[in-house]
Amino acid sequence: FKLTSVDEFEAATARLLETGAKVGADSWQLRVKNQSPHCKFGETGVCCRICAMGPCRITPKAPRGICGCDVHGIVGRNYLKFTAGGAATHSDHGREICHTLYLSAEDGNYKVKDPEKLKRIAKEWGVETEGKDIYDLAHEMAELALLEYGKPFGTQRWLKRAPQTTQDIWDREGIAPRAIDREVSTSLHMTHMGCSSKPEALIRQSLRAGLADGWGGSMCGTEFSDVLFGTPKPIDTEANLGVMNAENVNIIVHGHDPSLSEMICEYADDPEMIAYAKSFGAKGITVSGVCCTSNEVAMRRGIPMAGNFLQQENVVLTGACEAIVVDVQCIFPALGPLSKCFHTKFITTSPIAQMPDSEFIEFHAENAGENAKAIVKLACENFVNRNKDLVYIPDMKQKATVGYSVEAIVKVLDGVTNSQVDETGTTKPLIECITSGVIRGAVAMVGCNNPKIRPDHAHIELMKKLIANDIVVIASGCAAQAAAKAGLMDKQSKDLCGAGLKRVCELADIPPVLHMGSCVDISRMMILAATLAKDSGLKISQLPVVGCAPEWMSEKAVSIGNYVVATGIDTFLGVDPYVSGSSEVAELLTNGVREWVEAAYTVEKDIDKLVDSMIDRIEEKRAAIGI
Ligand code: NFS
Ligand code: SF4
Repeated sequence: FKLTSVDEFEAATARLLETGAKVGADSWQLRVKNQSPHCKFGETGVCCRICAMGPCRITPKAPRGICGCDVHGIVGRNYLKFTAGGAATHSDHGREICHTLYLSAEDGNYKVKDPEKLKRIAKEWGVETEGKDIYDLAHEMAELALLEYGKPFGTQRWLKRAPQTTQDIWDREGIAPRAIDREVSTSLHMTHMGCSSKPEALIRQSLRAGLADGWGGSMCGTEFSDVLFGTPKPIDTEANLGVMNAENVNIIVHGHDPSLSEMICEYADDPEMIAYAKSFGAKGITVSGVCCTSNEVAMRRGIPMAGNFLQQENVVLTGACEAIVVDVQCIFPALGPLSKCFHTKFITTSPIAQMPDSEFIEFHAENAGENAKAIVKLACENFVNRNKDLVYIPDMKQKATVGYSVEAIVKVLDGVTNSQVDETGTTKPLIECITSGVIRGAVAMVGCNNPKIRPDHAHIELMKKLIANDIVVIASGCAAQAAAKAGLMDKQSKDLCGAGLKRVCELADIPPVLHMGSCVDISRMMILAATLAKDSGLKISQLPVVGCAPEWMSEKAVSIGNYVVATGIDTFLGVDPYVSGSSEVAELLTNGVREWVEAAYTVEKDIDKLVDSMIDRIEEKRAAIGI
């Protein structure tokens, strides 16, 4: 067993870019050059263009905007706007899932695959389940969940899942999120010209809007996706571009909402469609994924992961992609012109993400079946249009075991229980491993790629060092795909662990880097942290657990960072969130918020220092609770 190195990833990319050059394709690598160096005002967060008296840029000679706003107000407002964008995005994804649940039916496109989970949530929300038809219950729960977005009074239902100590902190600090949409709107109200310019107020609202995401909209997305499509359990799959098959029709699903990708997978598996593919000379149909929708279908169906964020152009550059089907978020508009250089069909499906040079096939819960079928057919028909001379799929893939929902983690760890700990079905075996020191702690590795960081390099190097130090890694989003591509989700990678973690991997039969899903599924990590705290009697902030996003790029990632910090978990970033221009905002985020929520950010671009500071923080936390 051997990991695939980032050097090898890059060699494959270089080869694909040669194909790109032949057909006159543009690439992000070229566009990064055109955009460099980046604007310093933007990069430090000191540019304001929220009113038409501006734009105002703060410099030593011009320390205030025309309205008199200082740099701290401008940087703080920009940060809050960034957060609101992310919270809106995740939460709206969650809302779509609730609508899909509302339309689920015994004989419809979407069914309830995990009725037990639905009943569990219903009980949690005080909804009667006895004698109720499962679809009646699904519709009732969907409506209640949708009301969480606009409820006039009260705070989010899911907050009750947090330990009481955490809920008390949120109440004390005035950051318990109210209606999800209200927190987004309030944020945009606060950042309007002539509203808040006080850093404390802006950062406090950033935490609250983040919490509306993680403990509101994202949690709806995760929990009701499980109800609809099944709660993930360990399943084998593969990752990296080599999962595409030159002899088959290749369909790539890209984006975030499993409502689309699930349907495509369903139809691509249909014997009628496979026969159709064969009628055009293909041997079959291969569906693989990019970005978080790939994580969703990998976790539930074992659909292979072709790549993560900065590989999205690579899948087209293979020349073997018949269709790249996208829904929302993290989709490069570049795919339009790029697909025109090949035979590839670039199919957009959501009114929320419409792009030039794409074919738009609108996808609704009502027409999902027929449209998915139409898309699969289109891909099959397109097989004959391939230019065989351009086809090159890098022979590079790794095995991965994925599907570690909280439910699945609890189950596999029952296998590690020693004779003293006989409470199965809880996180106590994991706590036992941590308190005994067999595992030193856990790091939640999340987030994107960003050309500012050598792609995947930070993810992989950090994970290698963490597991070698007996720190278990829980990964989601594009970070998880980086791990899978490298081979860190192959169970054999246990040999790279320290002795303690290796033993746990053997006993529980798990890889040392656990795939927990998409970015919306970071709500799973919140539930895990909450459960660990409750089962151990500690506060979340006392657990030897930290979060890390070394290569993040999106607004969603900032929203996530805010709710992870606001939940009491120290968070380490490898890219600065455009706040370095304000000493006050930077101070608040890296230190000041600790007084409110018992956690804060660390921003560190040097990855060696970043990993060492995480390990130190975990050891400090252990020492503080005497383990
Ligand atoms: Ni998260 Fe997922 Fe990837 Fe980043 Fe984009 S796909 S939701 S934002 S780039 S991890
Ligand atoms: Fe300039 Fe103030 Fe308008 Fe911002 S709100 S653009 S700082 S005048």
